[in-house]
Amino acid sequence: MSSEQHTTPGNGVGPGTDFDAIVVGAGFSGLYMLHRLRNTLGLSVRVFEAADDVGGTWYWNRYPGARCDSESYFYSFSDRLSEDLLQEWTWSERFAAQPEILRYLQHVADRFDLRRDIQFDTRVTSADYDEATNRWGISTDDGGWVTATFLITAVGCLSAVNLPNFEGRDSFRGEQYHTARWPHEGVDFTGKRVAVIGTGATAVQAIPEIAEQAAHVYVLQRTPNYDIAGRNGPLSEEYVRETKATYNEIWQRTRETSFGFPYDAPERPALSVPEEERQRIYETAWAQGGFRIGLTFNDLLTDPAANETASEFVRDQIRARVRDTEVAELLAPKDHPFFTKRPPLENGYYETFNRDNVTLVDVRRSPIEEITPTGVRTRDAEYEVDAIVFATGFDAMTGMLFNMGIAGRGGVALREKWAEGPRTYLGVATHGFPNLFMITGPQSPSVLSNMPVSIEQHVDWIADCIKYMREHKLDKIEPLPEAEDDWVDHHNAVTQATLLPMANSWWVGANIPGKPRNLYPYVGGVGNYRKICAEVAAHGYDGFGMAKYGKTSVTGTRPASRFPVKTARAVIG
Ligand code: FAD
Ligand code: N01
Repeated sequence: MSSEQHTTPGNGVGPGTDFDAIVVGAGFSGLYMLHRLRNTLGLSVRVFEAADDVGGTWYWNRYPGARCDSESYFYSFSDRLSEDLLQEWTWSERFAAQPEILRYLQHVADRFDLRRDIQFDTRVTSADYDEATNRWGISTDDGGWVTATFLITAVGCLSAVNLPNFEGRDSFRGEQYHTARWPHEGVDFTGKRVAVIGTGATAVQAIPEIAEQAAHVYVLQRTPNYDIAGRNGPLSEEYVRETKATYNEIWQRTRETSFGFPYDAPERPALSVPEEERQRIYETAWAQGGFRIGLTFNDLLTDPAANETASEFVRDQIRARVRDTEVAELLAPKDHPFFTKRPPLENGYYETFNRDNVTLVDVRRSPIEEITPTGVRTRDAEYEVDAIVFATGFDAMTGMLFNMGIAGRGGVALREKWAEGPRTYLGVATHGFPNLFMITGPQSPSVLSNMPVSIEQHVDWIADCIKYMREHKLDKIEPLPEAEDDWVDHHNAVTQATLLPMANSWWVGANIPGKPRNLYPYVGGVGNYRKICAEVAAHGYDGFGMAKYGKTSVTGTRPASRFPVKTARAVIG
């Protein structure tokens, strides 16, 4: 491996076309990966980033109302990056808004001197593994070509924009925006008629803000969601002080729980308590705001009857807040159980439908047929508007990986290998693609967790693995096919024991026509998953084949029964 350093300052990286590692993406994942590989291990690394700055999600998603829904104090890097930064950085709100999170990531890039190895405004267009040299060849849209031993994707689970191909879209004479490609200078909707397509987490944040400005907003809803009260607000000095004093404990808990939040795990099934008590428990969690309502009972994701009690509780909250009973019923989901689609956090979303300038349009009953030069035509009506906002989400988890044009041994495209759905070992690597690591890849907890916790775990695991390889003079690693089969079977078994397959969510790929239907993230829990990964590492990375410098054939052992096909109850708990 080369250990040449590339140290030219500024945007515009140093010389050299051969690296130890190429990292693609400069959001949370890419920044921390660069820090670990370059600052801790001393590797030569180049990061490619399509945007002109760091931030990833928080660079691209500048729509009005954009903010995190993991609480700011643990939607950040932990003490793994820097205890000093944790103590010095002070978040202003319970759920920080996009500009503040972007400022934080820019600060991280500057503080750890990361920019000098990030090549901005550069998109990776193909990545090919060459068996003869055991190197990845990476092409970029500026005509560049580099090689590296390791290719590490930090491309994000939610960064490939989904813009449905509505007939006539290009004929529209007004303004069109996708929420994840929002103009940096902002948009003034004052006096305008606006159609918003979509009612996912993005729309739920944007609609109340747009409605404050616009002359009229038509909300085109295909599927209602169980939106949870966010209860955002400024943070008191006392809260900040106490949090900082117990930060290490908080981070440790996030690593051990199922979803990467530092909340107590529920221990009781919903139907084990009398109805009145259950209601009180839901009300307390609802009053606390955030995702706590999902962590009230331990069987909400596995028992339909238990889930229905929570579903009905949320529907009742909607009915209580929306004055028009017909609109309230339209907003109250009945076609899928609570939490089988990602529930948005809302701050005033439901009250928006009590405004005179907001109309809810049911495009499930009357689908969108075309975009016309002057608006949107559904089967039953035409809505004349000045602007259309597409809050239509992402081709999640695999979209960005496929768009990168990754081809492994023998020129096999990742898209081809995963034609029926992803096949990975631990969601971090896939057979046939040596030395490729995917941060928060499919079949890892990723989007079913507070993501910085999962990102840090993956980055640390990958960095430790590369360190191990260097120490043992190994330069090729690849999952064994039988270990991959075992992981996929385990992933599917855990999935099937939950209610998640019941909803047409992006978690199962249902939002993209033709996308194979699988649960893309792993639902076995952050804490359990971390243990499995740690055991694999402790046993010399069993399940992976590795080769010595200069050797092409890999050797390795299939893991014993580290992840048997357990019931979800045992795994998820
Ligand atoms: P990203 O931030 O998506 O960064 C990936 C980067 O890779 C992008 O900058 C992209 O330009 C770049 N890239 C991709 N392909 C290429 C290529 N071929 N060449 C060059 N560059 C490329 N998660 C939570 O846990 N809590 C939250 O509260 C939360 N809120 C969210 C709010 C919104 C609006 C969205 C969309 C997502 C949210 N998420 C949240 C998920 C969020 O994506 C992650 O928390 C986290 O920001 C992901 O970081 P990342 O670095 O892995 O990926
Ligand atoms: O995307 P989505 P998102 N015709 O896919 C509708 C994270 N996030 O950007 O449900 C009509 O959830 C689609 O309808 P349906 C979070 O993980 C977090 O909102 O498929 N409608 C849906 O209503 C989130 O889950 C925050 O029937 C069409 C909407 O568009 C993820 O990002 C904030 C359509 C898309 O919703 C994605 O959220 C924002 C069509 N052809 C995002 N195609 C936080 O709060 C799609 N839709 C932290």
